[in-house]
Amino acid sequence: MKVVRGDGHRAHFPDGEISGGKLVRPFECPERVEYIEAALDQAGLTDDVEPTAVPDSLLRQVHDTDYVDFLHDAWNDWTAAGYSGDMIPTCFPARRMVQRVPNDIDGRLGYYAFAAETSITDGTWAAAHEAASIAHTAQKLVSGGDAAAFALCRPPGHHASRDFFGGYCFLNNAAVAAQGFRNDGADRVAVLDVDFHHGNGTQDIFWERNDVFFASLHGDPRSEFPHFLGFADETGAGDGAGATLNHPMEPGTGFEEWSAALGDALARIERHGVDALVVSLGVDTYLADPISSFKLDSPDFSTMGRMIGEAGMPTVYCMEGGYAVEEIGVNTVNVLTGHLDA
Ligand code: SP5
Ligand code: ZN
Repeated sequence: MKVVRGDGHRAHFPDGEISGGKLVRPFECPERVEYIEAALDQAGLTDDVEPTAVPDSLLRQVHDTDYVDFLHDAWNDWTAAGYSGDMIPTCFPARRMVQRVPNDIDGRLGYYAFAAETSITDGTWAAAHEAASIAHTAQKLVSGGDAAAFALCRPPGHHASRDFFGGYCFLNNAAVAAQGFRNDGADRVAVLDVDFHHGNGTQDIFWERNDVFFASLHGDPRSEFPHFLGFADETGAGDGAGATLNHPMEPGTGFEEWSAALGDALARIERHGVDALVVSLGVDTYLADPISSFKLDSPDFSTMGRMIGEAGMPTVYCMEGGYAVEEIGVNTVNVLTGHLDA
């Protein structure tokens, strides 16, 4: 399995993340990639590929054009306003307020955000753009005949919607891969999101589409981030009615219940009849993850990969979350080697 990766992610590392009323060292940190790279090396997954830039037209199929422009210009506009700290949104268009893009950068920052734990920095655009390019390149490999590829994306993407960022995500890497498969001739694609958190951005992007099936297994939004999407009764709308599947599970869920949900999601995907699969691969379901509450252990990730591999679809794995940094590498690589064993 080829691995697409780069060093551009290092440019994105905010000074802090708002957590429990304090600015703490961001959970989503560059070392995450370093631990994954070390584990890939150790497992002999060393067939590396450099990313090719994602076409702007593809990026703008997935995201609104004004949102892409906002992200691209954000840091310039921020410093032009006289600010020098990281960009942390502080004011949001809540219920019954006017959804209109302000001129002021503080206003625009809140307009295009849904969560304040995610800062934009000097290097965020370059890093997020490279992550999208990594997903795009992995998709091209699989469209070109590779059975599977691993996109080592950082920052992650699944919380980023057409027109807002948050949850450590700016550009939706998995959605870029899914749309890329469609553009390259796949009639139907599925995104399987196994990150601990609901993939609200991916769900929203494909909500009214039947050509991209979306399935997510995640912590119940009543207890867990992103809190406001990912309930079991969300199943898609319009042309996409029935093409979204949500499996929220209680805090404390272990692999027995989790793997039954995975089996169900894979069966539903199979029934939809897809030509390619994108896996939003978060390993924050791990029992020692500092911000999550599922109880998967390291060997369970091998079983997860085997189950996905046994489905036999051309597959792109896009890295999403996982914050137990010392174990993130082993857990991620266990999924990939499990897939290869299948
Ligand atoms: C890609 C990804 O995994 N993003 C996750 C973003 C989560 N950000 C908010 C974390 C808040 C954690 N609060 C812990 C208590 C849980 N009840
Ligand atoms: Zn997550």
